[in-house]
Amino acid sequence: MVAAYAAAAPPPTSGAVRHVWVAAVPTTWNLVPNQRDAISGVRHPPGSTVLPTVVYRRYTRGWRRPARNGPRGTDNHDLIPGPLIRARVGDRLRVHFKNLDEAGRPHSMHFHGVRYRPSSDGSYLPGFSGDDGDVRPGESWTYRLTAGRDSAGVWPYHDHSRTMDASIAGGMYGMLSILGRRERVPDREHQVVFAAMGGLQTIDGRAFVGNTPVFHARPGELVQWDVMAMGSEHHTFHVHGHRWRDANGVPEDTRTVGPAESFRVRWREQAPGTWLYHCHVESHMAQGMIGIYRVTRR
Ligand SMILES: [Cu+2]
Repeated sequence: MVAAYAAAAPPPTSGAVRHVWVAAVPTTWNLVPNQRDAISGVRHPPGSTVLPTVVYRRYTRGWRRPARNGPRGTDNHDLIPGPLIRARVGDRLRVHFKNLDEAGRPHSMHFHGVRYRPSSDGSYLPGFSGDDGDVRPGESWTYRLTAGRDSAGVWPYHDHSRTMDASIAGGMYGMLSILGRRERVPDREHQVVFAAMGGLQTIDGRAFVGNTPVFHARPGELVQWDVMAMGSEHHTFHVHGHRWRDANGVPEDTRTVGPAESFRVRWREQAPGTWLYHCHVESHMAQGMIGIYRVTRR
């Protein structure tokens, strides 16, 4: 069965074939829509924070209509990162990609964490790669992926065409979120992508409290954070008032993430209040890499 999984959680059983429609679309992006660093009080005039770019945008089946990149259960309501692609171990993914970049640049999608043949690699290498890594404006390509047993977790996808450097600097990246065969679907899923952009340090393409996403949860909910970094720097994911366990079971409240690395953390929420989440590299925080997490009873 073909379905647009824009808002659907993964089904409890695996083995589904999931179709996703994604286009590369040009847009004008404001890194600081309220033009202000709320903590320092410094103003950032629009001329310094607005840039033309290309982003991944989810569409309904057959690219009929644009749809929300963030499915239900997330507070990621904008175009950076690209569509959250959800699956479960054992699923096959068919990611239909179309390049709608009016400026004539090729683009592609390259996925981490899943199995695929070279024709679904999406990377550009003259003399070796095919159309999958060089999707021209107006053209499309379907990437065929499988979520194997070693795919559970969150993983980056990004442009790996010849325009890769500029595309990633402009926000052409997103995440795959793959559940284990019997793993619970979280009540909330928050995507945090650390990346430098336009001279600022951004979370999901925005800088400073009031511009970065405000994530929500209620006490008792199972909360999952999907974290990754893109670009050339390392970042540290830190959430106030909360701890989670590392792979050895040791509690932590800060974890390092480097370029194209990714991880997820989960907890059962039990700390009502308004909290900060941020990169704890001090200069990055000062340049915008900080946001608000709000846990409310209703
Ligand atoms: Cu950082």
